[in-house]
Amino acid sequence: MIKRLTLFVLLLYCFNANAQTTKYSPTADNLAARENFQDMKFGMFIHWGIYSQLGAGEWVMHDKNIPYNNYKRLADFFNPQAFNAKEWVAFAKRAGMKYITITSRHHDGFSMFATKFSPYNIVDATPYHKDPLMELAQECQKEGIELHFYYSLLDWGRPDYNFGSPIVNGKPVNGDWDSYIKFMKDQLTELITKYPAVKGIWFDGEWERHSVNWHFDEIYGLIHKLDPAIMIGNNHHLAPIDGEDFQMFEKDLPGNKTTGFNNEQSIGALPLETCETINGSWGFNINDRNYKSVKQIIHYLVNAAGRNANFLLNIGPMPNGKIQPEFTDTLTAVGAWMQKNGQSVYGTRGNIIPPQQWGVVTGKSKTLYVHILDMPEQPYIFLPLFKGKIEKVHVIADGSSVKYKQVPEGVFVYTNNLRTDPNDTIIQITTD
Ligand code: FHN
Repeated sequence: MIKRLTLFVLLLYCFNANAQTTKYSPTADNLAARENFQDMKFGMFIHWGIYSQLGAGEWVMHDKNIPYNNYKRLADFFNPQAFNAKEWVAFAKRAGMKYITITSRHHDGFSMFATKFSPYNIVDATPYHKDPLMELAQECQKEGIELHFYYSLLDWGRPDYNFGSPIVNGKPVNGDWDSYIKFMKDQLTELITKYPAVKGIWFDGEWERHSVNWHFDEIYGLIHKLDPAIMIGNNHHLAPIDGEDFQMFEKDLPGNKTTGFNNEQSIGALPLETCETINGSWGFNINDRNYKSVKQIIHYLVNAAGRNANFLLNIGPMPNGKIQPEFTDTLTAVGAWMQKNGQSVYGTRGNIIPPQQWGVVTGKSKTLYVHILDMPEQPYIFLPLFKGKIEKVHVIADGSSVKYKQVPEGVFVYTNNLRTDPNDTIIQITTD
């Protein structure tokens, strides 16, 4: 009897040990998607929902203490007649962006897509009665733009989530956690199986309850079962966990810890992405005139690329579906800059040398791009650790050659008499 029991315990141990060591192993398609993701470099983040109508950002319900049942009335008059997927996608392309990440459901719990699993959605609960995410997905597919869906884990209104509840034994007290997890899985299945061109899921809101059991193994497993190539990222502000395909940083370049909410976040080995807003808000904010300049956006993009990260730049469209002219003007200028200089960003990788006071370096096979973002007073810059055999050094704007001196510790590049660019003077170094 004791022998049998020992055997049983041993088998049980082996089974558990096996379960614990079953690690996510990305498929070849997923690994290819990761490379492609890193090549794209520049994406458009879109926060758009019924909250846009109040013109005070996507946290308005929470920040202004609007009771959920009152807030829900916003759905009754959300009617974005001027929304045009063609215009949005054409605009993203004009800005030089290669992918779009849009809020399918934010913390207010409102689904901006047709879903069978909640009546609180744009088709059933608004006079608009159409599915803008389907139009966007179809247009993205047609135009070769990748589409990623932002999906909030946090929900301020659903009773099964029970926002504000203490968490006991991995579940909210008085919620119905199993029902909530099932609901998310059902919606994610819809998003992945019904919408064309979807290549990524961008989770957010985990930080609201770190101690709950989010069942990420099941959720990520389901997504990768439905489409193994889908890129999963989670804005939990921690190091990536098993099953994720990229790591994101919010309002911070990787490695900087300026926001306070990512103090524990270390940089892992996955592709990186950093997101920032074009003004100070994610959702439409009528009072936010804190617009970033063309130069600031180019610098953010180039600084991200130099640190091997994509840049996901957010805009909050207006409630009628239009994008405000301050954003379109700036991004059209950024797009024009990318038309001329995109070779030094798209398809490159960063972290070739550590970021320097004057700027960063990106590279692609045997070519390096030296981005001088802040021209130093002395007439040279120094690239430490540079070891390659140099064939040619020139300014990409006019092809003029640049003087340099290679020493065992790196290379001096002389910057006097260069044709400088107020945004970014880019010097190409070709090695053999
Ligand atoms: O609370 C959200 C916020 O509304 C927005 O969606 C950003 C985007 O990164 N993420 C959360 C804050 O971390």
